[in-house]
Amino acid sequence: MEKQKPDVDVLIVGAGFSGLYLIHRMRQIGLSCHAFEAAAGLGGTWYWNRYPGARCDVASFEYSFSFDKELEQEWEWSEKYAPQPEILEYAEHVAERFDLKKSISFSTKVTSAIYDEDNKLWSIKTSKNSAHKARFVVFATGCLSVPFTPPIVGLAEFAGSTYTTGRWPHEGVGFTSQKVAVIGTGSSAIQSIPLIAKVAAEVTVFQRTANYSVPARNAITTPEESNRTKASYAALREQAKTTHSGIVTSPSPKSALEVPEEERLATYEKRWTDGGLPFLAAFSDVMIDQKANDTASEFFKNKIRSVVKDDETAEALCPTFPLGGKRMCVDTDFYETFNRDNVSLVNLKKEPIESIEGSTLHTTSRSFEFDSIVLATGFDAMTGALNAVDIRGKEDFPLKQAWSEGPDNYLGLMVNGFPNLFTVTGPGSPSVFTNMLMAIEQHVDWITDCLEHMSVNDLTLIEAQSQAQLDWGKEVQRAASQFLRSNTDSWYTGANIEGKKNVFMPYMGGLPVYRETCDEVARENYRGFTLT
Ligand code: FAD
Ligand code: N01
Repeated sequence: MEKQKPDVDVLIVGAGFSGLYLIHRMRQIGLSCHAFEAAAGLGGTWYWNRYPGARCDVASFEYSFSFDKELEQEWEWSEKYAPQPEILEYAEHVAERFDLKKSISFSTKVTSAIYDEDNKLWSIKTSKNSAHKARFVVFATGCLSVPFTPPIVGLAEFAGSTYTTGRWPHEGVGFTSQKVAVIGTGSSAIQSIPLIAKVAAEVTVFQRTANYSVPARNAITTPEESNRTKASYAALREQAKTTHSGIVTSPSPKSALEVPEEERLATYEKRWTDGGLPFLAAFSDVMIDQKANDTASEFFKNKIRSVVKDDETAEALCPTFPLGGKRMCVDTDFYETFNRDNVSLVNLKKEPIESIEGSTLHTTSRSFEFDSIVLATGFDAMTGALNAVDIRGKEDFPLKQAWSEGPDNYLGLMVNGFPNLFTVTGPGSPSVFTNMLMAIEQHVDWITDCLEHMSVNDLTLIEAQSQAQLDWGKEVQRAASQFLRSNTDSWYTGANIEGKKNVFMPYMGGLPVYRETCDEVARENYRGFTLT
């Protein structure tokens, strides 16, 4: 039988920052490519998450592409942490500048990707009933792109309006004079609650687990600051490459336990005043030693107690897990908002939600009337978007089944049994522990170099070896075990989704170590991969 021909060399799923950069790089090495995007527009995270207050928590100068020096120089960020509309505008600008849109089909969900062993091609089907054949498929489907809806009895029949932070209406929501429930106190809730509280008549926050949130200290970027940063952009990017998270920080080499209390508190105070995620780097052992972590956690709780006037609310807002166990949040006026007369907190640890009937939400001890409910209840992270597609590799074996005990993979890039299928910033890679733009560039560049190597050497197939995958899985768990967060239930472990296998998913070895490992693997003729 005559062999079938591919429609494209590389089929890309998703048109967030990963998909956009992939299109650009595939074109550069002369491979034909096409992207399918479920949304009606590009931008991924920044297309979907339009809730009030949505913005990045990695400084915009860093949370932006580094691959093109002119792009770096021409784009102006208005604030230290740009708001969602501006980040989306930036994504649009990138697409425009590199003429990427013509390679994307919007409003088109990839529903299945089946490996056709006879033809050594991937067969892809979409929600528009189109069928495609590609030599390679890259899933750039995002780590936080499938919102989680909690199974609350009666939620679907709620008589008012229900909004999900990760699927926010484009036209915006007018909460003026409304009674609003916000369920969840993760980053999305913590960003949106202060702004919703400014317009709504009443806001009731339903909190299951109190979170840590540090003030962002966001500020307008002056032209002088912008020029200064742009003048030293190259050095800034190089410095970012050397840090664990790919974010320019000044991690302290000192232990929190070796310094006198006065110095320790002054250090925390300084980090708190400076604001943002670098708080976590106040001391070298905050993330790895329980006693050191306790000192930071206590500092946090005292801050909450000093801000929130009502003692019961303040205590309920004090977290009970290690700082950094779940992703630390970054806010503007989150704790202050609980001093408003129109804001109250319901501690779901004391009175869980029982059901919703009509416009009434019942906890085990009270009933509340609402006009709107905001679900800030998170995502089926890291594997959600991949498991939502019917992906089948060699011998028709489903990815879901291959991942029934956890998302086994090699370097977070490929899975044994699924040749020529790549994932970007998926499980097994540093991904969500980094400045994601940097992680995306590293992954896409590695994949690009790999495909170029295959073209040059006339190779058609690449597949992760099972032993290499096994070893990498052990390395991912070893790296995680050094950190306190490996013992905390979170979306990193899949604990937020009922029935999901609890395994620590991202790689905690740090971006520099990971980058070097990937480069070394490539240098050693793609050690651990079989190339044919
Ligand atoms: P995404 O942006 O998630 O894009 C994936 C795309 O794939 C989506 O558009 C989705 O519709 C599409 N897709 C999924 N499945 C299919 C399918 N089957 N068929 C077709 N299309 C599909 N990271 C940081 O480093 N710093 C930050 O400050 C930061 N802030 C964040 C704020 C929010 C509110 C959230 C949710 C995440 C944030 N992140 C942040 C993480 C963020 O997800 C990444 O930084 C980055 O935007 C991911 O880009 P991506 O292209 O890999 O994935
Ligand atoms: O989601 P989350 P998110 N009943 O999973 C609660 C990135 N991000 O969208 O902890 C009641 O953190 C849940 O409670 P618990 C960032 O990486 C970044 O806020 O499971 N409550 C939790 O409080 C972030 O980590 C920014 O007990 C329920 C909340 O819902 C990631 O995206 C902004 C519940 C979910 O919090 C996810 O953040 C936004 C139920 N049945 C997002 N189910 C920036 O600032 C869940 N919850 C850059």
